[in-house]
Amino acid sequence: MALHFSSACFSALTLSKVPTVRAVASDQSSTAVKTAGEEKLKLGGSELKVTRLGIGAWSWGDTSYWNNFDWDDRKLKAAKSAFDASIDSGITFFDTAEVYGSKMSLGAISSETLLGRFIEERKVKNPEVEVAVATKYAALPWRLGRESVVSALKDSLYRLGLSSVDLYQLHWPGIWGNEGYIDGLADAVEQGLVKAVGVSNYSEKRLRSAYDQLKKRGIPLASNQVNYSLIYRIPEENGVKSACEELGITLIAYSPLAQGALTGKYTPNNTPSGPRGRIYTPEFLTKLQPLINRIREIGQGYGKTPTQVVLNWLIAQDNVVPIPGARNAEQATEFAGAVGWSLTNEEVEELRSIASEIKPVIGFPVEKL
Ligand SMILES: NC(=O)c1ccc[n+]([C@@H]2O[C@H](COP(=O)([O-])OP(=O)(O)OC[C@H]3O[C@@H](n4cnc5c(N)ncnc54)[C@H](OP(=O)(O)O)[C@@H]3O)[C@@H](O)[C@H]2O)c1
Ligand SMILES: *[C@@H]1O[C@H](CO)[C@@H](O)[C@H](O)[C@H]1NC(C)=O
Ligand SMILES: CC(=O)N[C@H]1CO[C@H](CO)[C@@H](O)[C@@H]1O
Repeated sequence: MALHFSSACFSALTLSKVPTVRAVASDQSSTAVKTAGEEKLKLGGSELKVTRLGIGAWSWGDTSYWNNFDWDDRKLKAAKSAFDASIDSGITFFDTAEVYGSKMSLGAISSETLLGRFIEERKVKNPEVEVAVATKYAALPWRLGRESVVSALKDSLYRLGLSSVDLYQLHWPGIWGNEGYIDGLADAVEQGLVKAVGVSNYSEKRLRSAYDQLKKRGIPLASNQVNYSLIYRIPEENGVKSACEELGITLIAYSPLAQGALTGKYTPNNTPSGPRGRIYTPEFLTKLQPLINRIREIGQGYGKTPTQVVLNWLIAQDNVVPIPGARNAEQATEFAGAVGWSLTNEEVEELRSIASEIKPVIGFPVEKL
C-alpha cells in the first residue's frame, strides 16, 4: 500500500502540470481519485480482473521491428525499469506473445522470458505482488488440433516460469483449424493452465462463432484484441466493437498510441526511425498536426499529456482496455496518469470527429501478424 501511495505522489509531481479551473470543476473534487491500481475491470464474462490499462511487451527483446534491429543491455535495463515502474504506479496487467522477441535471431531474447524474469525478480523484493499475464498462441498453418494449443501454452508457461497465466489468446485466426484452436482454449481452462481466454484480430463473424463454440463448453470468451486508436477506428466500423458490447467481450486495444504517432513527439521534422518511419511519413504527420494540437490543448486543461489524453479516450469507451507499449520507466509512469479521470463526452466526440478527417494509414509489416 505504501508503495501505491508514494508512486501516486511521484506521478502527480512529475506528470501533472498546474491544474486549471477545469480540473477542479471535474468530478475529481467530489469523489476520491482512484489510482491506476485501484480501478479494475472484469475481462468480459470471466472472473479475471485487470487494471484499466495494461502494458504491451512486444518491443521487449524484439529485433525485427523495434529497437533498431538490435537488443542490448541498455535496452534490457530500460525494459526492466518499464516493468517496475508499471507495478510501482499500480498497473499490473502485461500483454506478451510467444512470437514476441525472438528465439532465432542473434542476441535477441523472447519477450515471455523477459517478462517471467522481471516478475520473478520483483517477487523477491515484493512477494505479495500480483501480476496478470496475458500471452498468445501463434496460429501457424502447420499447427493443427486442440493439443497444439495446450502444448504451445505449456511452452509459454515454461518461458514465463509460471504454472498458469491469466489470459490466453489466439493471436490471429488460422487459415484452417480454428475450431480445434477454440477447443484447445477450453481444454487449457479445464486443465487449470489459464483463467480466461480470448482471441485477437478476429472479425465480427469469427468472434461470434468463437463465442458460441466456447459457450457450449460453458466458458466465456473474455476478450478480442484488435488494433484500435483515435486514428485507427476500424473496429467501430467493421462491427467488431458493437459485437463486443453486445456479447460482453472486452475489447483490448493494441497499438493505442498508433505506435507513438499519437504521443505528439513525432512531427514532420522529427519522424520515427526504423520501419515506423515508412508508415508515419512527414506527409502523414503533417495531416495529423491539427488533431495533435487539439489533443494537447484538451490535455492542458486537465494537466495531462497528449499520451494520457489518447489513452483516456479509449478508456472512455467503457469496455475497452488499451495496452500501450512501454520501452522505459518514463513511458510506463506516464501511462498510469491516463487513469483516474475522464474526458467529457463532448471532448470524446470532438476528438473522434477531428480524427475522422484523417485517412488512417494501413500498416505494413506488422499486418502480417
Ligand atoms: N494482437 C496483435 O496482433 C498485436 C499487434 C500489435 C501490438 N500488439 C500489442 O499491443 C502493444 C502495444 O502496441 P504497439 O507497441 O504496437 O504500439 P503503441 O502502444 O501504440 O506504441 C508504443 C510505442 O510508442 C512510444 N511511446 C510509448 N509511450 C510513450 C510516451 N509516453 N511518450 C512518447 N512515446 C511513447 C514507444 O516507442 P518509441 O519510444 O520508440 O517512440 C512505444 O514503443 C504491443 O506491445 C503488443 O502487446 C498486439
Ligand atoms: C495498426 O494501426 C496502425 C495505425 O494506427 C498501423 O500503422 C499499424 O500497422 C496497424 N497494425 C496492424 C497489426 O494492423
Ligand atoms: C478484425 C480485424 O481487425 N481484422 C484485421 C486482422 O488483420 C488483417 C491484416 O492482417 C486485417 O486485414 C483485418 O482487417
